[in-house]
Amino acid sequence: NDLRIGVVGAGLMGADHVARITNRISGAVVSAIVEPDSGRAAAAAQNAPGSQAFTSIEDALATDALDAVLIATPGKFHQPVLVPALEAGLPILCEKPLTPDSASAWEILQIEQKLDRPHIQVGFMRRFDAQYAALRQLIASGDEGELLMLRCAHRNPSVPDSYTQEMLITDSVVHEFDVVPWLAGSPVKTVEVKHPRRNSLSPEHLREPILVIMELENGVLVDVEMNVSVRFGYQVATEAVFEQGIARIGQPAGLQQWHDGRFSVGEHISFTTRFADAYDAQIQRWVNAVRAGTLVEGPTAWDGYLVALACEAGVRALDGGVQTVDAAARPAFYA
Ligand code: ISE
Repeated sequence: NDLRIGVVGAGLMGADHVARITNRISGAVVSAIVEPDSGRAAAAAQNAPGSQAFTSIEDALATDALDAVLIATPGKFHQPVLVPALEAGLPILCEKPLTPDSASAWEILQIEQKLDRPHIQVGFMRRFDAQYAALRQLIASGDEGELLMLRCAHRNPSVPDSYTQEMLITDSVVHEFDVVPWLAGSPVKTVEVKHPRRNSLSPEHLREPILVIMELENGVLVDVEMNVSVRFGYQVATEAVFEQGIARIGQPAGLQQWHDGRFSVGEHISFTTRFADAYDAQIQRWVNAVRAGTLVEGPTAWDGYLVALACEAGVRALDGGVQTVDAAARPAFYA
């Protein structure tokens, strides 16, 4: 039986996931779309033949039309969907962030722990990117000696007007706060933010780019260039510095072209294409895990809570200082 997924939120990511589940994922269908904006709902439903439309999660849950929930609303609307979906005992894939802050993430953890096992996977899709996975394997193998540093570049062509200064951390560097500890096998200990010269082409209300510096518990030092007005394209790249070598991921790849005295390679312009394969792998493996009864394969709500703490340190660091991340001890439930 195909897994019947209710997709909550039919904005950019929700609509992308609806099309993905229908066209590229096996073993699952979109059975419901929960979206208060009827225009968005109708547009997304074109890629989900036979799906039912709802304007609230409560209405959808009352019908027995879904076996699992994919939450793709903005982060501040996650908690009011997570709570009833957990109480209904449904498996959940929740887009990042889990919730906007660590206190609400903690509340979600308490509700989830009433169930027999973790039911929430958080949509940190970089863990499903083949190059990130290869780098993680290289680090774990020790073939290049110990990892010393990670140099990360996270570049967006532009951001919408609604994008605020804090979102440099909570919407963007949020990904590094998840993937870096996963790569390096060590949690974030401190976060610091440095401000280079401001890009005069940035939206007026933003002071960016920023340089985020993290120290991990194991002593690895990480720097992230967070830059959201680069114009030329969308680029997420990492250089890993080891005792005996260097490794790089996220370089432009594909067709190389020589023309008019120039050499060029295409670059992405959006995360929806840069991480398309990662999103596909993330959803397929989640569907497989739910159908197999393991429910989660990837970042859990505990990871979402740790990331929320790192984001809080990062937001404090926007105003200066070296900020510490203090996590509670990991419950056995999330072992
Ligand atoms: C966006 O919300 C994402 O999740 C992208 O992966 C990130 O690159 C971008 O900066 C965010 O705004």
